[in-house]
Amino acid sequence: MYKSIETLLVEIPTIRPHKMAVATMQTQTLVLIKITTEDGFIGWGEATTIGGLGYGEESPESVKINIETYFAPLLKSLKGLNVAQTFQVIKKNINGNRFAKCAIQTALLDIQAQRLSLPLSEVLGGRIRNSVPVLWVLASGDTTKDIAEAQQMIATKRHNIFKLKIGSRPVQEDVEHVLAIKKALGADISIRVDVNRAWSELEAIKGIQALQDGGVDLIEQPCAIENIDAMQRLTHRFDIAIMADESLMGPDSAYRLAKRNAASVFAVKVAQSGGLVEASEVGKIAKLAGIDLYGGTMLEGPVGTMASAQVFSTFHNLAYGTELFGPLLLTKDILKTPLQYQDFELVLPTAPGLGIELDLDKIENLRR
Ligand code: MUC
Ligand code: MG
Repeated sequence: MYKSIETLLVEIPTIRPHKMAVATMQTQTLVLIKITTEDGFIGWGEATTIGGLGYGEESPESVKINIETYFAPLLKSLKGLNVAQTFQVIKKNINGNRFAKCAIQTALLDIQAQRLSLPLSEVLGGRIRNSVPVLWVLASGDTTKDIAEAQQMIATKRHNIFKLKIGSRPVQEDVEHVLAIKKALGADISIRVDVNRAWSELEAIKGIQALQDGGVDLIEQPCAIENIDAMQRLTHRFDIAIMADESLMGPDSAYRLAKRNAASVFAVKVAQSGGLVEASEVGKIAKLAGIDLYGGTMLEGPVGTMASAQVFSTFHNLAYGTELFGPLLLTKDILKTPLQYQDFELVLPTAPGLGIELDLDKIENLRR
């Protein structure tokens, strides 16, 4: 049934250094999975992560070796199973590896949707919207540069919501940086911050109070991944939205966070969830628990970005929009036709499957 399963590492410089509490990126390594079936269908998936092992538990290199050593032989041994049955077998035989699982599931769903001549979103229950709002992340590390970058994004109608990466400087310095940007951009522009788990609970209490008073709209992952107690207390203590990102690793942790009231918003990421189906399940748990949704990114290229958009387009409540700007942070594209960003949103294609066409020559030139 499956003729080949290939993993390609594609290295692309970023348009500027992207500074986060967990890593500074000058390039991004896209991890692309290409699955070819014996009857001629090709499906694509992506398992990109951030900063090697700086962010998650899988690195580009570990994804490649695990797919080649374990996933590919297993997939090739399976005959006549649908995507759900295939994943039942994969989950029984392979622990963890959420990013690799997500990439493979994306490629299989891409193929299945192409077989049905439907956009991938229709295989996941159907899209509610034809485009999703996309914010921009300011992470140059310099307040003046960030303000200029934001003003240009607003003027060109690319983005009008901004997320600021903080957590690598002392709390007071970070607060001054954020509030200077908030003041320069004005009351109508929504500003959120991502601490990437850098604060202790006491630092979080000081920082969040000042940011809430200064008109910031949301605080993302202030404390450590495991510190659900702190997340619960902060969510209870403040009016400002507290969002779980790294602590949210799929349906199981979504259920536990929801049960503990440890977040008011979920940053859903397809790879962190372990697949598009699992990301949809996270969305359902949030809906039942009254938790708002935000569409997150692992700074993927166009494949992972479009896979995410296909899922997020099916969410009834996408109260905080998305951050599907990954391809815009890269200096080079790998598609024949670039993704369509317009009027502050990413437009979903109507073509079957993921609805994008990869440029194999461009990919070959950028391969490691
Ligand atoms: C994260 O933690 O949210 C998403 C956007 C960005 O700039 O970094 C990522 C990771
Ligand atoms: Mg985050």
